Amino acid sequence: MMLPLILYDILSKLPGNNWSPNTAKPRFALSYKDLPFVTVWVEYSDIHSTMKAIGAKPNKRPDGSDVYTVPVLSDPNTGSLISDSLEIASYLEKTYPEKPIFPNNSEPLIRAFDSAYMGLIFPAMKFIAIRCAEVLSPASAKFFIRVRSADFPPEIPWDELSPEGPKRDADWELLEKGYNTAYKWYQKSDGKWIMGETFSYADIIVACWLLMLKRILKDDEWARISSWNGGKWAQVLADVEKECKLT
Ligand SMILES: N[C@@H](CCC(=O)N[C@@H](CS)C(=O)NCC(=O)O)C(=O)O
Repeated sequence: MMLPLILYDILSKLPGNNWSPNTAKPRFALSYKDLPFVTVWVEYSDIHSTMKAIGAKPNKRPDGSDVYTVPVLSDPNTGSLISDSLEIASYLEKTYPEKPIFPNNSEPLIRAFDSAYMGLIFPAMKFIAIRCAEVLSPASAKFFIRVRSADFPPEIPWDELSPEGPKRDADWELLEKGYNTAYKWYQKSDGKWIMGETFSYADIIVACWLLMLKRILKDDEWARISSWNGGKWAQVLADVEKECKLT
């Protein structure tokens, strides 16, 4: 009998916890593939010590130094312990090929898509990071603010990253610009998914960032995103959640 896989995800103050796009990706993939799994919820400030203690492989920071991150997936059926959302997707596809998430040998292209889509959202990350910190416990928020501040050099005080006013407006414009580009990508598809009628991990990637925005933003802010491109983004999220049996 198959044993449940174990997914390490991040705690939050939100009902049901989940908010992180990177940990949502394996959750969607596991559910799409009908694989049994349980979630271990970790405080953001404890990711380093907990992942190190279980023997997970660290990821690399842009400067080459080690950083322990989640998601991490443990598979008691094979004894595998995998770090990084893309590596987890790759592992799941190789180990459990039924219900493919990289159909038609699309893994190389979807790996490139992962970076390209992230590149559309990253310019607006200052505003997004502020909202992420707000859903964490006080200790984790403090840790998150310290580590994430280093992502936005030169170091700007957290309160000045994206205060309401011209800076916040500029971040909104960048986010909308990013989604306008993603909309153009979808317009080249002749089906509801990125690969036409074929569902893939690319759709999971798009949905998981949208899920994060829906979870961390204020209601009126998510409503604003939902109004873009004829309601495309709330629809994509709902479609992918349904396809992955997460609604
Ligand atoms: N490329 C990695 C990124 C994972 C990542 O950055 N995870 C964040 C949470 S969303 C983390 O664990 N950060 C720990 C830290 O910054 O100390 C993936 O896709 O899994």
